[in-house]
Amino acid sequence: NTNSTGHVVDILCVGAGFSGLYAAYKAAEQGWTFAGYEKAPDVGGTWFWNTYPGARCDVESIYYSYSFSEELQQEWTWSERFAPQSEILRYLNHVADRFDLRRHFRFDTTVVAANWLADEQVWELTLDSGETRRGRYLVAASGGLSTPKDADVPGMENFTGLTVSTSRWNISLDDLAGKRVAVIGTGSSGVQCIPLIAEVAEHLTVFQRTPNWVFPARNATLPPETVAEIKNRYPAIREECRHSPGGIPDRPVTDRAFDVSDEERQRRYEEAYERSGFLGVGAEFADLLTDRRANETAAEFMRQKIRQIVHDPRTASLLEPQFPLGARRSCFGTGYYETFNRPNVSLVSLREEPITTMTSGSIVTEGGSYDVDAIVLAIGFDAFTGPLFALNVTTPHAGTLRDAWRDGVRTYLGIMTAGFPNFFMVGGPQSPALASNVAVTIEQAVDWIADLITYARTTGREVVEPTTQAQDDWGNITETTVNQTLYATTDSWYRGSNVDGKPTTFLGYVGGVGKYRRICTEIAKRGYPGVMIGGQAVA
Ligand code: NA7
Repeated sequence: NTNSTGHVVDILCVGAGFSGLYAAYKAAEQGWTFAGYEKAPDVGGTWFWNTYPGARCDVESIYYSYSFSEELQQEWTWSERFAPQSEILRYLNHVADRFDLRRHFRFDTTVVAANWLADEQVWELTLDSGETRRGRYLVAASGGLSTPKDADVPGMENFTGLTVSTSRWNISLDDLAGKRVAVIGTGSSGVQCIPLIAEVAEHLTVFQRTPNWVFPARNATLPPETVAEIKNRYPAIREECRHSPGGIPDRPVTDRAFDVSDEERQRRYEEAYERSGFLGVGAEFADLLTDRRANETAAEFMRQKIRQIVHDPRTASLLEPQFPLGARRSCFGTGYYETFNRPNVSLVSLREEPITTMTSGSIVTEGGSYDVDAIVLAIGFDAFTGPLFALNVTTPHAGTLRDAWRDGVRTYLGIMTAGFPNFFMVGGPQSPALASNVAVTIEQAVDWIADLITYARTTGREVVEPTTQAQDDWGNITETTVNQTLYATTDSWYRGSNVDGKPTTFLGYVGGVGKYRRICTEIAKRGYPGVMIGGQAVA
């Protein structure tokens, strides 16, 4: 795009991943001018960067995809239950080509600042080239898990071997062949790459801080009959997703863990374990995420599985999580626990022996020293706020977003924030993005934003900003909702507690995708209470 300095486009957008591509599509559909900027050389967002071995989505591919075009969902065929990174990236490239969206973006371009010019009522972006670009509305489609966490492991600077991070993977698995490899981190990324690295490494040492619940992914190729059946019913399936709790077709349960006998409970867990997915063991009874005693029955079932799979009792016990099942992001693995039975794999618990430093060729803990040739960092992200703060979003009235959120995130619906007019987040903090199929929330947010802009413009105005009251109310709703669940009891990136100094506010709305949609739709219907609509529309 070639908008010159001074020219004002309708929509400025940061990011060309799932969110940015749909925002570009929507803008084109509305006849709005759109200028998107993307740090990476191409589309894909998280699926562009996270190319580590084993990377795949753990929401089923048939749901983790766009629903806005019936033609698209008919012509695209997913090959596996859980698509690998490469296939999702191919899909996003297909979408970009199919709807001619690439031309709306400038790639290899980082937005370094975003300033609201109050007199002109426009956003001005500063690009890393030093150029500026102006637009009426600014859409942060910059992702929730896109800013890698700093390598906060002591002594990293001393290590002279190969270092690679899962979120910026730039080597091939072969580069680790025959090497002594360390993986630090056992979240979803670590869990996915560990079994594959174990197959090629001479020795793999896994450095684990908090063991996570790892369910068998049960990935499989999608048989043509299944694909055909889904395509037949796709519109209905999508509708089900939109109104579901998790953005995937629901499997409602009403009975509680202690409503049934011990044997019956065990039988149900076994079935759920075979089914796996987000509606597996952790969703088998209605009270598993709200009642600790109920949760403990599911947790103990899973600990038993771990003990059955892992031969060495000490390793098994180190792998057993102690926090409530489902209270942090669950992981889905393929042969994860089995990997610890390999003779070339060992586990170090950083709870027992924290890392104190590194040398040029070893990781030193309080318990010993481990010689390694390569370190794989799978330490996660500065979730949600990291990518937003990196934009240096600033208004004369509110200052920077970082300042405005010094004591924690504050949003209206996870989409807007007081003091920042005409600024929108897609899949933002305090939206359902965190604990659901984010593809559903992305489409919903973009549609809602487009409706709001259209509404404001039809009333002859252009500037929209939430009231602090509406924002406080939404903050209370997200907090009250999460406090009814066991999510509130456990530290994780969900709460910002994985990053030193980050305020711990819960970063999502966990009342369900369907309920959230109803709330947003109702607000739109009522003419956007909670949003101040002002300023004169520009012809
Ligand atoms: P996660 O889930 O944040 O996992 C990061 C892992 O790295 C986790 O086990 C952390 O332990 C560990 N970690 C982080 N910092 C350190 C340091 N300094 N030393 C040792 N270990 C550390 O990130 P992922 O990339 O795996 O997954 C992110 C999301 O992507 C995932 O939830 C899905 O939604 C997709 P901790 O738990 O903090 O003790």
